[in-house]
Amino acid sequence: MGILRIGHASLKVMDLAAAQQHYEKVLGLKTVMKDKAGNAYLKCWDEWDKFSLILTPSDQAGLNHLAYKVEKDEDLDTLQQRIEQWGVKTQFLPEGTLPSTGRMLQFNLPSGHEMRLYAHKEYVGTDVGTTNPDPWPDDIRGSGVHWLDHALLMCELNPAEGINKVEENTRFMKEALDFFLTEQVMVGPEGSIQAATWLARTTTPHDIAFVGGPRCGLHHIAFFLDSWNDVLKSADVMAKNKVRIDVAPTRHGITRGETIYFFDPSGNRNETFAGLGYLAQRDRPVTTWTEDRLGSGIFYHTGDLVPSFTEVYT
Ligand code: M3P
Ligand code: FE
Repeated sequence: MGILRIGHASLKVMDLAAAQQHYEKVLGLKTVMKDKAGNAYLKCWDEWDKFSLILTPSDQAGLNHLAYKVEKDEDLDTLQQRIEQWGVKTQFLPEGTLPSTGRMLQFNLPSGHEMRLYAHKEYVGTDVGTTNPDPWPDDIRGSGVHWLDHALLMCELNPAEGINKVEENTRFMKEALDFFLTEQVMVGPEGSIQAATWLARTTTPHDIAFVGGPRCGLHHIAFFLDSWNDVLKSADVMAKNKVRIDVAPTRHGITRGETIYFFDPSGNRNETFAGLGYLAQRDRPVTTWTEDRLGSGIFYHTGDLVPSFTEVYT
């Protein structure tokens, strides 16, 4: 019961054709449909629901909304009550508001990001099917990402003004949506300020993460790969396609992910990463990163904080 996993991200892009080319050729998603308004819907080969990425033509980059799938339709009613009781307003968007998708519960996180929950999306199957499946399909392109795995949202953090949307979002996700905290970054006097958090519903180290910054935005959406070798190959694909790489392959201390960051043509940051990190469990002790070791948390090898990594986002 409750939230299963991330379902899709809806992104604003400035040049739809260039964006589609990027997500298809570099990451390996396929476009499954376009609607009359000109939005493109894409999916990864190892996903079974109709789409996990919506690209919306716009005059700027950024996130429209992030959607999570719940197990049963009635979970939406239960969660609506809990979310409203927590103090967040919600509304239902009727079935068909998004193609092939059932009714959606829409609300804003305390940080302002739009989130939607839904129970139904058309089942189309993975590219290898369910009967005697091959480990991967023949027509894999580019990085061949398996699935949309998580998103990292930037939230307003201004301790001088008493604003900490990381902490508020984290409490909301735990108390209203039953996520559990896996890792956190504590800064400031006696490490009293929760400046970043990683939260899970599944058994992976995070299904969503929040990092404090000057304003609300999207830091990245991340796609899953099997192995470190696949991350290296993903970087090769990016070099071949002149993709703007943000951080070359390395490892996070936080979540233990093996990772590369890069930008889509509109400047939305993407991550392809490998390694399930560890088996996240509700009773697993929370990992805390202190301000003096924050660099190692983000980039484990060098331990160097790269300002552009947290300062540049859409
Ligand atoms: C991840 C991850 C930051 C750390 C990011 C970590 C932005 O993206 O997948 O573990 O500080
Ligand atoms: Fe990530």
